[in-house]
Amino acid sequence: MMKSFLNYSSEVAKALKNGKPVVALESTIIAHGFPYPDNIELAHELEKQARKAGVIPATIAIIDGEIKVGLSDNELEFIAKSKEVNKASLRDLPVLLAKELNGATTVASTMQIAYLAGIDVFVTGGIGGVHRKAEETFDISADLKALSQYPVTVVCAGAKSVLDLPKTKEVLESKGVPLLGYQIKKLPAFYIRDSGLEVDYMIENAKEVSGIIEKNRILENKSGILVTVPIPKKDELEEKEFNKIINELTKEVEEKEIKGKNITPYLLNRIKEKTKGRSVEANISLVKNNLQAGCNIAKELKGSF
Ligand code: PSU
Ligand code: MN
Repeated sequence: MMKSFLNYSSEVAKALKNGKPVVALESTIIAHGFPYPDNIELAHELEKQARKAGVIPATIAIIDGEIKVGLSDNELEFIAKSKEVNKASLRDLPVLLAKELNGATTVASTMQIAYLAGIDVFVTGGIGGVHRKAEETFDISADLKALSQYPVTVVCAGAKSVLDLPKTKEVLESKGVPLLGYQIKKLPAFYIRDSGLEVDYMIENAKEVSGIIEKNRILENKSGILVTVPIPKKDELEEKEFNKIINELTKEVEEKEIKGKNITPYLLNRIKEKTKGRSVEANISLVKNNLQAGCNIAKELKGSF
């Protein structure tokens, strides 16, 4: 059953074999989403939180051309620290494997690997989507493509308003991806609880999500499911201030001609500077909050409550 070209940690292999709940975690968030040592601390905290909730964490990355499903402490440290770790989305995976290079997996490639590994639930911070001005730049994250073709449930805090959220919603609809709000009707916008847009459906609890996942499977849908969870109120950024920052940065990215896969890491870093670090705290808070929901969904799916 278990694919031999995937390198499972013994903890993850055992959990999958025994039908225990597992959640996938991405590594771009570690390598490029947070500065060192915040990133390694967060990576450890997330793994600890999952285990405490009775769920085995499977952090996914590419090391020396091998697909790792579950990382050792040394491997986590390497991803967090090394400058030789490429941001690896769908188009990068075959090349990194063949060239035996290192890669931090994005939402898209983590979904692909989670699917291959038989992991149904994947927790992250925010997904990529349709960028502002995409009608000129064509910049649409491969995360949306992955959501359309791997039946994995992604738990996130929505997408940042650096993206064009109405267009992102339209693409999700075209690709047949259910957009669910976890105990909320409004689509969260990462640092902000309410983007002003609505989700397709509000769901009350993990049990309801697990029911939807089962129906998605019965229907033989190839697409994933997007569960959005709002950031806890106490850690939300101030909306007006944040919108001002986004507008400034949208111009800045254009002027400096930051393009392609560098845009997201560039923006994250500039937002951190402009919010004097508060965005990092908010980001940590929302990921942990997403993980709580993701663990509950994974447990419901395995009937292990
Ligand atoms: N959004 C965040 N933090 C992140 C990312 C997105 O708030 O770290 C990362 C995720 O790994 C996501 C990727 O999959 O950026 C999207 O990049 P791109 O737009 O280049 O596909
Ligand atoms: Mn892009």
